[in-house]
Amino acid sequence: MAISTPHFPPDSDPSAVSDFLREHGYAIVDGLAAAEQLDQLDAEVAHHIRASATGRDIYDGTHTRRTGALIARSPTARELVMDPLVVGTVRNFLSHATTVQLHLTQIISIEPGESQQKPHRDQMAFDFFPFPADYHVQCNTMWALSDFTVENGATHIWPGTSAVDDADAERMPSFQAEMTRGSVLFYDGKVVHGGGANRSETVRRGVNITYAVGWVRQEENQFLACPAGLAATLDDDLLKMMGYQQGAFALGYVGDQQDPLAVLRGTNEKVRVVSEFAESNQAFKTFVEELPPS
Ligand SMILES: O=C(O)CCC(=O)C(=O)O
Ligand SMILES: [Fe+2]
Repeated sequence: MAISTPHFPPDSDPSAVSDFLREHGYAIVDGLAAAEQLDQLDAEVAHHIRASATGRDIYDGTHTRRTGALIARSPTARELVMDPLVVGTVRNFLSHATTVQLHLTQIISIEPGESQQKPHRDQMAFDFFPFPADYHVQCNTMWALSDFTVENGATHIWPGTSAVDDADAERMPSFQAEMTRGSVLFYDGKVVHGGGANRSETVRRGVNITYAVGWVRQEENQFLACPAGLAATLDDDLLKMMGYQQGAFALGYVGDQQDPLAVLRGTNEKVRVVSEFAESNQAFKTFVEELPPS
């Protein structure tokens, strides 16, 4: 069954994209990255892609190459990670959490002959923990580095499956997220989806950049994927997104409660005190308001 897929223009309001994502489990923004930016990215990662092995199993894809550590390997990927429309949408979508963070960076190259990936929900990475239906733990993007077509393996999405159980989801229709190079697909951590079969002669290439609430373990270890010496040259906003920040309440400090970014910069200040840090989370705020004055 065909499903109409409203595509958002690149100057969209992040809250509009986030609202659609919340309702349907996905959204597509067309033409967000410029062709020259993607040419640059291609040039930065080409030798890393060639050096990446194909997948370990049928789920990873035996004709699929996954190439990570994009913060370290590609200055242009850093721009995609911090794209204002993407970050705005992610912050809006995950605004129930005190902070958001980068979860993984990975170029997914589906080569000719690959079969369809098993449909899944990405939040299963968290040990299959049954998060409440209304608690979104992650917000994902897939930038089209090649065109995404039905023939070359555009991502399959089962719209509206974020809040339904697997048995019901199996009976719901899917579509393939066709989009042009430079467009970006958003999908949540609960929606059923999977990579497509590649029946074409060319590689389907996407840049999968995902984000999560600040209190979970990141899928890709950002502290080792990007060596500290290189991390020290990056700007604060990107570093905070990578996890060089207080994740929530007491998460992520170093040594004597020092802030991770301050430790990287060598200033060694302490993490922010609870009362300064509670604004974005109502339960956290209430807890602070109930503390006796110091
Ligand atoms: O490559 C794709 O289109 C989707 C891949 C995916 O969903 C995954 O590996 O988790
Ligand atoms: Fe997935």
